[in-house]
Amino acid sequence: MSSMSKTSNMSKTSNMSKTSNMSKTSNMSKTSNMSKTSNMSKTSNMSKTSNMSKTSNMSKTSNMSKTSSMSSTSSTSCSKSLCSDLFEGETFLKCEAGWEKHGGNCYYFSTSKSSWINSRRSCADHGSDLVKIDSREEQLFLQSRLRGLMVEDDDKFWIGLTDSVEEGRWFWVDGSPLDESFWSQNEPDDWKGENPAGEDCVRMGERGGSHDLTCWFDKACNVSLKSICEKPAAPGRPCV
Ligand SMILES: [Ca+2]
Ligand SMILES: [Ca+2]
Ligand SMILES: [Ca+2]
Repeated sequence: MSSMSKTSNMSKTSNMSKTSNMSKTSNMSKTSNMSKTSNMSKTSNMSKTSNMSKTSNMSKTSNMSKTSSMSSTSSTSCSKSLCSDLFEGETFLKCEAGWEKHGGNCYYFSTSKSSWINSRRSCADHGSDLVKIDSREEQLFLQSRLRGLMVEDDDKFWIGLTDSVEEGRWFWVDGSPLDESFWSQNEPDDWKGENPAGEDCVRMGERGGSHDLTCWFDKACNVSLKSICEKPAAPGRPCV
């Protein structure tokens, strides 16, 4: 707890916010010293700079509450250092536990298997929908994530794309038509060997990777598969 004593004494030094040392906060915020000092959490911006050790009279441990007033004087430093993983532009965006943030959206990779429509309902239960792939960048993100989640070649994931209204006309779950696509070779083929209704829903994933990110397959909608939900990340409060 030596760092505690160091930092607490720092709180007594008046011009903390002016010291350039304050800007070195990012590494320090992850140090174990931080986790030991739960009461310091409000003043965590104070507790990390190694250069604080230059301050004399470090031996005394003092009242932590004295540091709290310091935190308010340097809240900007606090936000950027402690919440940098949440910092996006000028807004703080958060995902719930179990969801993964990427590009301002939250993704849930469901490992329980169900039909396309029931997978979609499960997403809706969590305020989301099956994923809509808006860009090559999003496709790249998803494909690379799935490679680590697929336990076998056929272990693919439902996405929010269907031609169930009119054969061959593909729409996303938000009603927008398909623009850029990443069909695997010879897909979609509306194969009727598995279900006479053909294949009107889309699954994705290629365990071993795929050429140019092409790993979409149309599939009979009643088949039970894993799925990917997506929703916008929610604005959060910085550094609380
Ligand atoms: Ca999307
Ligand atoms: Ca079809
Ligand atoms: Ca197919």
